[in-house]
Amino acid sequence: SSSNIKVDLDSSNGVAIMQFQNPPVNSLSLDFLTEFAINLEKLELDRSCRGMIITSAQPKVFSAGLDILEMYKKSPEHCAEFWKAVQDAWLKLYGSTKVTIAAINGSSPAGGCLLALCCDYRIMADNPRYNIGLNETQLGIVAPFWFKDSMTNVVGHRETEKGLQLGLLYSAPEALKIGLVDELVPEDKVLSAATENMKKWLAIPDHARQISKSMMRKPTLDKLLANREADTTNFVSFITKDSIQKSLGVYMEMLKKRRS
Ligand code: CO8
Repeated sequence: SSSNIKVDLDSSNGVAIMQFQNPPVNSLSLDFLTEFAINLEKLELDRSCRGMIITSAQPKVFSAGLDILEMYKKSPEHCAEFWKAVQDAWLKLYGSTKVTIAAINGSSPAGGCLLALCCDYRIMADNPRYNIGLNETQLGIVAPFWFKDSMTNVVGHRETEKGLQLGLLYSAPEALKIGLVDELVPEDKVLSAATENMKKWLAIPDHARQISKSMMRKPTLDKLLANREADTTNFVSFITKDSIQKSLGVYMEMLKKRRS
């Protein structure tokens, strides 16, 4: 299949820029997630790579999150395969030893927000029309514990509790205020600001930074590693329920009607 992700590794500084190019909205399909995990694995093993920046090649959208069509009217087997790919991408990005920066140049709901939450630092375009958050409950679905943990580790328990229950999508300024993103910059400066910020992280000896990162993240990673099978089983039994399928159908219709 054609490439959904463009990777440029700059050999002068060891920084890889990964651009998502899965039009129209960089939804995280099975193909996309598989390719993403392969790229993460390759860079992880590449000793010349020290950091990576993830960003979108599409205008206005960083990522629309999980591809709803991968979980709508699909067999339990397909849903399980899809979910394992979601877990795998999260484990690889959250557990990456490289410096990871999200250059969030557009909206970033649900799974898109999750990818950003996995990074060491988040820079977002200062456009108030762009939003970010774990809005799963608005679709009638529930963010799993490791989505919740990823958000809690960034913004704390209180904001996560409110954000998850209400399915909040925060505008860029609101996201900055609660610490969901670290910095807002003009839209055309997102990538250059990420490259600039990367220097700070690369000024630290890799081994010391990596051990510190692992110390902070290992308990969160281990929780999913110890419960992967059960998490997949839960997902499949939940997502294939008639009532949940109905909610997804209603949400998809709403997305289409909202347009004009
Ligand atoms: N999956 C599949 N298709 C999508 C998705 C998606 N996530 N998002 C958008 N699309 C489709 C639209 O339906 C539309 O299709 P069509 O052209 O056929 O009508 C096309 O992409 C373009 O979308 P828009 O016209 O809406 O594009 P805009 O630029 O106006 O808006 C947005 C872009 C803001 C990204 C908007 O599309 C949006 O809000 N999308 C929905 C995002 C969302 O709510 N995603 C949640 C996915 S669920 C998830 O990621 C975690 C699930 C955890 C599972 C737990 C279960 C137990």
